Amino acid sequence: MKFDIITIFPEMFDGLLSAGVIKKAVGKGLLEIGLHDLRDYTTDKHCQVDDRPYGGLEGMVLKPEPIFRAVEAIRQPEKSITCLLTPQGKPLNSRLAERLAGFQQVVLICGRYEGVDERIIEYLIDQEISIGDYVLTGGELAAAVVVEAVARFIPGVVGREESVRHDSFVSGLLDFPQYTRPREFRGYRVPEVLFSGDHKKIASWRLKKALEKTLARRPDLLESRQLTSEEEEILEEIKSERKES
Ligand code: 6GU
Repeated sequence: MKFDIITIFPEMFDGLLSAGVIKKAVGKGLLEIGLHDLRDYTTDKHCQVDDRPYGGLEGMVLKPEPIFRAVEAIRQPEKSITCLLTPQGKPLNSRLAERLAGFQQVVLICGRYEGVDERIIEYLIDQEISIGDYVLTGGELAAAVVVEAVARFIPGVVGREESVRHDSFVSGLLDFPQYTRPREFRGYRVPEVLFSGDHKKIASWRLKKALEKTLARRPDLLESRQLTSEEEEILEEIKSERKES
């Protein structure tokens, strides 16, 4: 699949492309990332991408012409979705990331915090996306976050498919704690159950820990999820333990 990113700061994506899982995925041909400088799609001699808002107010608004020209030049006819990164958008979650991974092309337009001309949103954009309830000066970091989150759902990008399925938010629960060597570090010990060799017991301990953490930090995740009977049982156990202590 291909991301085409339209931005006034293409150099902000150097970091994303120069290391780690994304670099490897591009190298393997699983993922393509096209960077497009919005100024290349202007027609005036000052390469102007923004202008003052009608009706007055502070700040500048991204003009429609360069963005329409860029998208019309870049967008492919099939299986393509055009997204705008904006704090007004739909909050990114793993369901949205997985849906985007199903497209052949995802065009990401990096907004500026003062806004974009509404006609862009109305007539060009399929999906507005936000990465959380805080304001960034531009959509560039948010676009990089979208690329990372979506890439994990492209087969072959993450080493083991298993690890994606077990990820928090894919499973719908927060992660259970992990430990590695040494068995004892400065007197702090790894939980005994992990050495038992009893895989069923270990799985059920991990599920209990994941449920405990989710209940304490993100009870909203439990409400939006159909629990299995084993999960229900463990959850009752946790709740009765809480009452006792
Ligand atoms: Cl997508 N853009 C900007 N500018 N700020 C944000 C955001 C996006 N998501 C959260 N804050």
